Amino acid sequence: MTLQDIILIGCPVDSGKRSRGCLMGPDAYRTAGLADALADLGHRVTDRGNLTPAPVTAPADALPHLHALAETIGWTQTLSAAAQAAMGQGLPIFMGGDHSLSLGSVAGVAAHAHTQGRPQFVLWLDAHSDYHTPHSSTSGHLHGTPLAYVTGRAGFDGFPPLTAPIPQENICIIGLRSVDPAERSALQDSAIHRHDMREIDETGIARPLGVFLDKVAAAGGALHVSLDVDFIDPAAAPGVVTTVPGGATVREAHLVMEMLHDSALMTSLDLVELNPFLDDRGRTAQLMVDLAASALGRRVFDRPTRAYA
Ligand code: 5AB
Ligand code: MN
Ligand code: MN
Ligand code: MN
Repeated sequence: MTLQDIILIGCPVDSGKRSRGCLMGPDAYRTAGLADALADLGHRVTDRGNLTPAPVTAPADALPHLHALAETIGWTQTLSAAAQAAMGQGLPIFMGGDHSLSLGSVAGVAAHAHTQGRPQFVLWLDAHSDYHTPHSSTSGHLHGTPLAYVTGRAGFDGFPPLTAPIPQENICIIGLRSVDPAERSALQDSAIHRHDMREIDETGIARPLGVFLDKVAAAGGALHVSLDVDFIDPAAAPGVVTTVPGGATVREAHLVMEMLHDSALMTSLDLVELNPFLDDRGRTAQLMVDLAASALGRRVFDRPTRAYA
C-alpha cells in the first residue's frame, strides 16, 4: 500500500444553510481520532488546524434570498487558495463544515490539476445533487450549490472566477434521493453521471462506481471525493440536518471507500455536513472517521485486484 502525506484542514464552515452546528465538525473528527486512525495505517498525518474565512462584503446587488452570501464567498476564497496550495504537498482532507466548503475545496484542487495539465474528476456521494445556482435555489442555502459553481454555471456573482471549470462528464453523483425540480431539469440536460438509490438497489453500488473509476484511470485524472454525511442512511448517520431516509448502508459506504483505496485514484477528500450538535453519542463522527480510514487503506484482508464494470 502506498503511504501518503495526509494534510488535515479544519473547515468550520457553517454559512451554507440556516441551521447551526457544522462548525463543530472539525473538532468532532479530532475527538473521534481521525489523525490517529490514518497514522495507524502508516501514513504521515499533519493537522493544520482550522481556517478562517477571508473578510468579504457581499455585492450591492446580491440576491436577497441568499443566506450568508458574504461569509460563504469569504470561505470560498480562503479554501480555494488553501486547497490549491495543499495539493502540491500531499492528500488534503477537508474536515467540514457544511457542503458550501466544496465551492472552495473543489475549485482549488481543480486549479492545481489544471497547472499540472491533468484532468480533474469529482465523485459526489450525497442524497442531494447540490446543482442549484444562486438563482434557482429556493431555500437560499448555498450548501445546495457547489456542483453548479465548480462546473462553471452562471449566477455566482461575487464568487472568485473559476480558473478551471470541471467538465460535466468528469463528475459522478451516487446516492441521489432528493433532487429539486430545477436541479433535475438542469441535470437531465447535463453530462453529469448520476446514480440514484433505486439504481443502487437494482445494480449494487460497485458497478456504477467501477465504471467511473475506470474512466478516471484511463484519463490519468486527479479524483476529488466529496462525502456528504447524508449519503448514508440516517439510521446509521443521524448527525446531520438534511436527513433523507433510504440512504446507503454502512457496508455500501465502506465498499465505496474500499474500492477508492484499491483504485489508488483519490487525490483529495471532503468530509462534509456532520453536525455534532445533532449526533448520537458521536457515532456519526466515528463512522465518518472509519470511512476515511477505509478510503486510505484500512481493510480486513488484502484482495486481488478485480474489475467491477
Ligand atoms: B447538501 C435543497 N436542495 O437547495 C436546497 O446537504 C437541499 O449539501 C440542499 O447536500 C442540501 O436547500 C445540501 C432542498
Ligand atoms: Mn451535499
Ligand atoms: Mn446532502
Ligand atoms: Mn455513470
